[in-house]
Amino acid sequence: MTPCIRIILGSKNDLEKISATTETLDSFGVAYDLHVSSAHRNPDKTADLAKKAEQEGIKVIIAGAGLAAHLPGVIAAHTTLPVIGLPLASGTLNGLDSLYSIVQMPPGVPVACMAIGGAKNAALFAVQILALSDKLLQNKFMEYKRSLKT
Ligand code: RP5
Repeated sequence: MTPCIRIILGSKNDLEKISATTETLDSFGVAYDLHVSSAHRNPDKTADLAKKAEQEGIKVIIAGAGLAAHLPGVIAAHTTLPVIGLPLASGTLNGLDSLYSIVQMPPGVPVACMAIGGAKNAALFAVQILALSDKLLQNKFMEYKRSLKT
């Protein structure tokens, strides 16, 4: 299955923090690829992953990072695809730094910012975007929403 979601993380140390993202995408049967590429330590690779995403069939990019998390914004600068930013808790400020870095994007370059550690919602939001043009996925998502009712 060709991946339609691209997940990019700022560090391999972020991997364990996004297990809910991959598990949720798996549960919806949505294919993704996953890359580690820091906006600061490997800016060329990061830009490349963003620039080539659309021609590679990617529809949505999820970017997760901690500390001064510029990754989602830098990716959004290099693509017209929707970018979901996921602030990850780490370091002295425990994710508040990442939240502020991701959420305050300048006009013209939006990033959909999730909660700190909102790994599951990042996947669900991506699924909702894909479901706009995928009836089967829309039905699965509606079923998921029904399952939330208590
Ligand atoms: C960010 O800096 C990464 O996303 C990670 O959350 C944080 C620390 O990176 P490491 O020093 O653990 O590689 O770019």
